[in-house]
Amino acid sequence: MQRTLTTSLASKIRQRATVQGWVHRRRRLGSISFLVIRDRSGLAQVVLGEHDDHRQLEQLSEETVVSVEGTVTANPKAPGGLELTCPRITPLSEPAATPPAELWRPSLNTTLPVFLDHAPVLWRHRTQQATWRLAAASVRGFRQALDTLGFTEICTPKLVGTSTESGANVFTVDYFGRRAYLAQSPQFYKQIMVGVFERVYETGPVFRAEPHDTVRHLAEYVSLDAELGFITDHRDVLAVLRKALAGMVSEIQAGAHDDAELIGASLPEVPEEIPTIHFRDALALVGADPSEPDLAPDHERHLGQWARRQYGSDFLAVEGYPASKRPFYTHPEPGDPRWTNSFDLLFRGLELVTGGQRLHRYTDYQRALAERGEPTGPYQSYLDTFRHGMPPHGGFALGLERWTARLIDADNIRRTTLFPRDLHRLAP
Ligand code: AMO
Repeated sequence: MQRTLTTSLASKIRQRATVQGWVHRRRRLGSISFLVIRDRSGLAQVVLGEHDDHRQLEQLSEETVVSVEGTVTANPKAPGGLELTCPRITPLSEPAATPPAELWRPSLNTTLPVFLDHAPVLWRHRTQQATWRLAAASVRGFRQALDTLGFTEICTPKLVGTSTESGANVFTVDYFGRRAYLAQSPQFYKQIMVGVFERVYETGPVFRAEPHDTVRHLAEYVSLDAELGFITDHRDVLAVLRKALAGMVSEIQAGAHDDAELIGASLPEVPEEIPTIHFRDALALVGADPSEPDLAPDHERHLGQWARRQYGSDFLAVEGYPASKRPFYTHPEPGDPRWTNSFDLLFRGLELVTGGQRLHRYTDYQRALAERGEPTGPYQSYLDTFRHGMPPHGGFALGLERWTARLIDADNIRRTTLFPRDLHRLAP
């Protein structure tokens, strides 16, 4: 018999139907037993009455996978108003071992270390499923928004020969006896591909050898990247980012509304124009030393609160970051090369996106690297692209786990990561 999803049983009322899934919960009440089955769509109740064999339940521990054929029967007291009666239950797995937490309870009250240790089973909990569906809907919305804007999706190498972002946080790999790196970002390739398609995006893993333990850093995270040609400056990039964010929110509303509600996610309103402040003014606003090259997490929190008060916005773009703190490919601010045409987007007081305009002339790259005392050799195949005609361009990258963490107000980015990689974890 064909499988019916638990949420489609209404179409089979008074008929025999087969559901397949996990034993979510068993309960015995006198001469009646209840079995709740969970599949990808929801839950269904199975009733064993006086004439059924209740001993079989002993073998059907929670999380055992079963196939249940039964008669779809209306019962206003059952979840969804339906239940399966006169069931024939066939186990499809061995009796499952006791799960590390009771998955049928409405919330999963485990500490973070316990959750991470037992993630393969605990991700089955409904609230965890909902958390990941927010991430999945966000990626879908990102793709849809950029597809609509004429972007082409690309997939670039994760094994690379040079680091892309400044800094030492790069993993080294033995590549057939040569030194290679895990890509810190698709930065060089997405720029190169602007020369092919004008507008490109990529969603995929990137790797950062983060040597410190923080609630906002992972050693591997999902980066939502975009890059586009024929821009005037970084403000054009910001306008595309606004559309991508709006697409992410509307796809959550359309495709993961119930999940968002179940876990109390708070979806932001994406303003028509994202408010912007210059880095210099941001430092002054938070009372930081004007020579500071970056914003500290506390500064970001403070600025997030200010944007909320000043503009009623969960988003604030800080533009003009000092050149000294930005990678060599960053375009300087016209008229004042101490600053750059780049930005960070803060979402509820946390850096969510980095983006900006890039250099697009070969000679500018040569000069930028020389000024930093860096050789051009390691970057030659990337740099050569600029000898063959590249338009003014720019782009951005958004950290997926940070986004979902802020949506559900998680205290740690690891709560929204399927299997976090950090200083201490390589398994599960
Ligand atoms: P950046 O290095 O700032 O920029 O990264 C972009 C965004 O990625 C997220 N992020 C992280 N998330 C989790 N763990 C980490 N260790 C981590 N590091 C960064 C943040 C951040 O804003 N090539 C540029 C982007 C560009 O200019 O297009 C880049 O990678 O949300």
